[in-house]
Amino acid sequence: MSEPKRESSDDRERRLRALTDGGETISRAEYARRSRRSFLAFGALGIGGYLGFRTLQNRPSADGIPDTLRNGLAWNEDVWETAQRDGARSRAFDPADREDLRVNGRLGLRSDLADGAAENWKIDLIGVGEVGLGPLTLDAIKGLEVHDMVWEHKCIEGWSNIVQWTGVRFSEVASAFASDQSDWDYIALRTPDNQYYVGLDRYTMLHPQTLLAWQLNGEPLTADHGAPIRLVTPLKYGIKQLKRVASIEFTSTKPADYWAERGYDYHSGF
Ligand SMILES: Nc1nc2c(c(=O)[nH]1)N[C@H]1C(S)=C(S)[C@@H](COP(=O)(O)O)O[C@H]1N2
Ligand SMILES: [Mo]
Repeated sequence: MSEPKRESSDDRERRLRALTDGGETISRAEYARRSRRSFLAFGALGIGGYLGFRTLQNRPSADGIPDTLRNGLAWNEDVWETAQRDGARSRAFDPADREDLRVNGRLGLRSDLADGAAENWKIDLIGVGEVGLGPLTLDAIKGLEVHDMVWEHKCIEGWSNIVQWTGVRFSEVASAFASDQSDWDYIALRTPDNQYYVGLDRYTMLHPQTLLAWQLNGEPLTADHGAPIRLVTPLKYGIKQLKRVASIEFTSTKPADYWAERGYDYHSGF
């Protein structure tokens, strides 16, 4: 009788690497080299920036915003639209570079999950016009194609960790369970107690690297990291990646957003 075949760790890494779809995969060392290079380039920009700033102070303005800054905002929008057109992917990392993820932010996670709550989790799906679409079970979500992806999780507080997520694409959740929803511009996500809530734009939500995830570095999510299911995307800072998702609403109006209400950039993207 032969032993059941166990996957070697080399095979596992190879399989994960193959599954890390989209984007370029680079090593941590190469990443550090490139970061140093852009840091130096950025320094040069800084000197130019200071000289530019002195010029800016003497520019005419509209609504109290100097015209040069207005042009800058328009340029920003152009860059964003270009990225969308090109279907840009965020950089994927080698699974060998995975790190432990720091725990940050416990809003909406303070109450314990009741026994069995995680296994029987249901997300409240809500359509445009606040029309209930019914409960979406974890089992139904897990029935979609599963993706493993490794990228750098970044917090606006200035730290980051390279981590692997396992989950399903939100775009596939939307087409499998809310195919009648077309007329939406945003998705609103909330925790069970509504203590934490975020709004995300349609482009981000339909991006192939935006997942509803239930595993972190190959292990089930712990409560602190957002069990039983959370949002992850490399297009946004951590504040947008809501842990313990209880409701998902399709909407045509910009949803309330916890940190935007407290002065942070609504988009908090890269
Ligand atoms: N429910 C909930 N989700 C949340 C937060 C929070 O306070 N509550 N904080 C956010 C922030 S600021 C970050 S950086 C990430 C951190 O995720 P982690 O604890 O798994 O590292 O979760 C995000 N999602
Ligand atoms: Mo964060």
